[in-house]
Amino acid sequence: MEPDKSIHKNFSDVRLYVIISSCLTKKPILETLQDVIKGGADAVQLREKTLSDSDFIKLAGEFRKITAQSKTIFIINDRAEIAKMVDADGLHIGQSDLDIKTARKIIGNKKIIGVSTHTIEQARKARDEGADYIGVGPIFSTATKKHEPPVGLEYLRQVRKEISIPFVAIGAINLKNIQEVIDAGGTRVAMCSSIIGSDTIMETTQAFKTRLFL
Ligand code: 3NM
Repeated sequence: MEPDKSIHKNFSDVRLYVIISSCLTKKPILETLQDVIKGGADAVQLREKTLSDSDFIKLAGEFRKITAQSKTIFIINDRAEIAKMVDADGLHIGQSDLDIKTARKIIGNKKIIGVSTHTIEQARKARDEGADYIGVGPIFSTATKKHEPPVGLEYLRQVRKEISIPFVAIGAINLKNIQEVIDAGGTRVAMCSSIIGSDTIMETTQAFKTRLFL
């Protein structure tokens, strides 16, 4: 069955997407979440590669409560069953995680599915398989996803030309290089360490938001 796009939460409105991992935050994780929401994040992703399922479920439940109040889109990384259980707005999957078809079966047609892509072939495949958005990166070399070599701005330009579903630029984007990303066509941008590793999470989020709405 074709996914019913009409009742998806509107990912196309997202500009600023913040990825939250407890190992990279300078503050307790729920304070981090509240700060990025106050700073204007349109979507947040909970990405915990090493947390046990039971701890992840607890944390994801708290994220759900907080993001529901602010109407921030809440995406869970990789763990489809938990995304379903806590009624997250969507699931983000990488190239070595479960596939879109399986993810769709678990979380249903009303939810958002995002897929990390590093090549134009992967982008086309994700689009053809019904992804609601794709990640495009890492644009720059990032310690947050060390095993993935940077793809550079050229891949972003290629996606902008060819792919019509929403795409999110990601990978070591900071306030110094964000203009290059915007100039290459990146209207939606995801950040992890430059926001949650900052000493002033809310103000840094606001600064990114301002840049994306200029
Ligand atoms: N995925 P930071 S790059 C989680 O290219 C992630 O698919 C990427 O964190 C991809 O902003 C990345 O700290 C790391 O570089 C993003």
